[in-house]
Amino acid sequence: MGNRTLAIIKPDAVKKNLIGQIIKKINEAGFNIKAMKMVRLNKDSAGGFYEVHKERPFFNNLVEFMSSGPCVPIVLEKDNAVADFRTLIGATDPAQADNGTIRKLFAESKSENVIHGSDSDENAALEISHFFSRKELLENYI
Ligand code: 3AN
Repeated sequence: MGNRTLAIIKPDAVKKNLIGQIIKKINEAGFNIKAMKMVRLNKDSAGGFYEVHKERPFFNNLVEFMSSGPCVPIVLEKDNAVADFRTLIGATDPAQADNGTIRKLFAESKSENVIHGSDSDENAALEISHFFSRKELLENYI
């Protein structure tokens, strides 16, 4: 069954119609999609999601950006999901990201970098619960 991680296709990527190309890369890298939706975060919800960064100088910009349009949270499953997904997305700054990574291919800047990936198993579980109910995760019932 593997482990889980949370990806978010961020508002810049949604605006640029990159959802399909990004999901294709994710599937080609061996990740299975367990749950997915399109949502618009308000500032409280975006601020809650990035709570760990609230003292950072870029926090307000980050909240503005993440609430600027719809985004696509996705629950992914694979062996070693958290680390392998961080490798697939590349460094926070696309200029530093390895060739072939999602950020190298599609992102423009450190602040608008098209995709999020959880940084630990513990955060993955917390972040998944920010977006998905138990019911959605188990059966995709609506
Ligand atoms: P990552 O998403 O690579 O794990 P984090 O967790 O350090 O990076 O930062 C979360 C988000 O905050 C990033 N995806 C990016 O959008 C934004 N961010 C991080 N560092 C900076 C920075 N120095 N300037 C502007 N935005 C930043």
